[in-house]
Amino acid sequence: MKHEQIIRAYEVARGRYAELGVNTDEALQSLAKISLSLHCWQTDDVIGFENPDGELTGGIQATGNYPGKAKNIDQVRQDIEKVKTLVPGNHRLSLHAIYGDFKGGPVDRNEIEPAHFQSWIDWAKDNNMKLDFNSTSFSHPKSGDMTLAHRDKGIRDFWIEHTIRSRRIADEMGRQLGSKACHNLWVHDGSKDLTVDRYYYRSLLKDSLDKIFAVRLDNVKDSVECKLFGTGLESFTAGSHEFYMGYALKNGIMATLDMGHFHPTEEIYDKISSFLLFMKEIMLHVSRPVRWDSDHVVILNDSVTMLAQEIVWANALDRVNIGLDYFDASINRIGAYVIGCRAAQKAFLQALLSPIVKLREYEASGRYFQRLALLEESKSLPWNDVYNYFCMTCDVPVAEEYISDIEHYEKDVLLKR
Ligand code: RNT
Ligand code: ZN
Repeated sequence: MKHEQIIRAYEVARGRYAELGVNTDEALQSLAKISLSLHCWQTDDVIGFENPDGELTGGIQATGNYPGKAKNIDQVRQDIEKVKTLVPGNHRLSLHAIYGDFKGGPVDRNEIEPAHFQSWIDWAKDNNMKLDFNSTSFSHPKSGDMTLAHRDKGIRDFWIEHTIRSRRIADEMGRQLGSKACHNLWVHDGSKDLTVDRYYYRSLLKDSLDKIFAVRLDNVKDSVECKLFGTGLESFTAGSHEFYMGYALKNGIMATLDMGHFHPTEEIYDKISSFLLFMKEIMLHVSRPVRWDSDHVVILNDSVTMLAQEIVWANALDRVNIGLDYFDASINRIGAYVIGCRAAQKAFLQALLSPIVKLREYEASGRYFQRLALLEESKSLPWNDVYNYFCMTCDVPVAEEYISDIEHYEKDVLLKR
């Protein structure tokens, strides 16, 4: 698209929004401040650098074998740098513990140290990014069906040690980069078939968590992520929603809401206001479950738009840490990032542009037809012209222009791997 055309469309959009009492310039200023935490694991289908031939276990799965996946640390960085040129704004990178700079040496999970992530911290500085971190309990000989809730103390201790080390690494990232790192803890612990000891496993998990969180770290924002079930672990998950909700509230830490971790028709947008009344901050895993927690690429759908509305309408942008979490191995992986990041940004922009003052007036005076009508009309207001203008001012491709850019990258870089 030509610059003049983008600017002209933006000006028309600005006028149209002004009629509804919405200031598009302010909305864009707010959008520019929203950092998404890019999940490093879309680059390589959640394999990491411990063992390039390793398998993904723990009830999660990446399906597809599209060519060009990242095979080493340089390629992961190269891909993230490419994504940065295609998504407007400043974003964070979320690393898993299996993505350390192990330099080919075997480093077991209970041996990882900040030193293994120093080159990431340096890279982040060079690329003006902040980092977040995740302990990794899956894809390991000791992970099986249970880790922190395992009945064997030796196995539990191994994972406790791993997770304590992961938090320390996050702390170092936060300290050096001057921005607290979110540390997200998700474990798959569960059972394929009926278990008769739910209370026992959950009490073991609670005890492990108490050991892990015994020391507060100044540069970490801790979060725990619940799940309904994983594949192969359908009958029981120790870290359920109620379990972690209780744990997080009692211990003053965050909970992570992953869009795919609830009952199939359950949506997370309605949980935001309840969480925010009792928790200082929360964390999101923006994803797109299809039938199960399938981690499809995020698109602009009702689940994401309503989620963004809840956050913006609760005036809580600074209390919500927005991570992405999906891993689609069936399409170009850089494209997967760009589609998902842009979809999330568009949802937030739409929310920032919604005529909320008018909508609340209608609601307060019981004019519900009018409220619904304006909600419907808002969907087709020219928000996309505002987004295009944002991309142009951020010097990234506008609208579908990024497709050819990614095609070139595929041809010149990805297919040569
Ligand atoms: C799994 C959780 C978890 C992982 C990542 C890789 O169901 O969503 O967040 O997807 O940590
Ligand atoms: Zn998740």
